[in-house]
Amino acid sequence: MSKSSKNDAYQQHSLLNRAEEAYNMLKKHLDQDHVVRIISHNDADGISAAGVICNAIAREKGKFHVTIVPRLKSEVLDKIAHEKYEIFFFCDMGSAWTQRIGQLKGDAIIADHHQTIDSTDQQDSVVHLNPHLFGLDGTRDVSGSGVTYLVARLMNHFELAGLAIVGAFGDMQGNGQITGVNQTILQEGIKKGVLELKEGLKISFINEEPLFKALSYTYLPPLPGISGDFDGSRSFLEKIGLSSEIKFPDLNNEEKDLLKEALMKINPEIFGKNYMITSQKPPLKNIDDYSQIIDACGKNKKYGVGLSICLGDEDESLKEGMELLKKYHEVIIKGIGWIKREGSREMDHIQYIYTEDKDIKSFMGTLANIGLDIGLLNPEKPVLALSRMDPLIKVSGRTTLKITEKGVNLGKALEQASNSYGGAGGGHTVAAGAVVPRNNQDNFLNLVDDIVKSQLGS
Ligand SMILES: [Mn+2]
Repeated sequence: MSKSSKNDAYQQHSLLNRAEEAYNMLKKHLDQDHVVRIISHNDADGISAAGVICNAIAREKGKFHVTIVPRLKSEVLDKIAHEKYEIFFFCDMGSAWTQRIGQLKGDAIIADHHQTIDSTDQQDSVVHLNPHLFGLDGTRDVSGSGVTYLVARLMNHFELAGLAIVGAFGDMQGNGQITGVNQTILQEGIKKGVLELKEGLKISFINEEPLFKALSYTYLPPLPGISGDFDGSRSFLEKIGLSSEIKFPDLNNEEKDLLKEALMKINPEIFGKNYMITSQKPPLKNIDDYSQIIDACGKNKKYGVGLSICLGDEDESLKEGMELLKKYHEVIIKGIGWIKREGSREMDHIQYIYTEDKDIKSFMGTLANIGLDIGLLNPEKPVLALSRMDPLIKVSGRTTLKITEKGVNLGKALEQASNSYGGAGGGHTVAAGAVVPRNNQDNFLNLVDDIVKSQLGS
């Protein structure tokens, strides 16, 4: 065992001890029949996290009241401060607000994984559960639903390990390697028989959709010429002699091998591990698909639908979730077609795409990502995806790890450039956002171009 993994094991142990404190606090209130006030985030991870703790409480015959919010802002906390609950449970958020949460009338548990500093003045009424407090990585190694699950597993609800990983996939911790605390959760889930790994093609909704659609809906791993492109997908299938309307389960073994071989020539990562929830039926069996459905609910602001699916409503809510996903897929296909036709406008060191289309506007960041992944956009230059939102321009910046390794930090570039022209922005090195007044769009783009140039030079 290497030194770092030994440390990691020790740190995970400390995190689990903190989870036990959270469990003890929660249990105390459940025993007194108190309603648990849950506040969670509106993305796939946050909704899954709420799903984990709501399921656990329901299975303990406890009561809860849950609200899903886009961001934990001061106003949200002002409102909560007037509520008379004995116990609050914050999922996938809260670490930035420990002080304010400590002033709530009741006890509080914060189960978050966002970067935070250790607040040594811990209040007795708050249990703060966050991997960063123990030197663990919360960006890659565990999500909000995973942290929340660390409490649920102490109630012996190991079957919720699936939802814990659904949230991790939602936060992009699922592609490639499952590491750290996520790996611990996964391994325990496998041992308990609630999760299983299956080698196979990693095609989205492989059992539900006709093959050409399933292939076009697959973005991770990216399939250049096929992802987001119905025509490309059809002609690929035609070329290898398969009917595009057929569903994968209806192929014979020979045809399945043929498909696998042809796809692996495009991207070998298309064959690998699928993460399955043993007790679930498709489309919720494959964790990647499950996460996409919850993500679509979140992106369409139908948080209740997403949460109901997590709580086991496999009729109405799942049907609605699948509709939302279909709508989402259609917009992405439309957006990819648009990028394919128009391309980006290249400057010296960056490139940008610009839209006024109201369907596409909300998904510009996703489109920039996919565009880079499938090679529609030049991977050598960061992409700024601009949406017109009068009187502002909304900017989503995306680039590749390769470019950030050369010194590019989009978060800093967008922060500095937007501040210079009466806007605001920031974010991570590979992904960032900003808003700027529309009349300063060109100045802003030129300044980002200059900043990226200097970042590359230093
Ligand atoms: Mn999260």
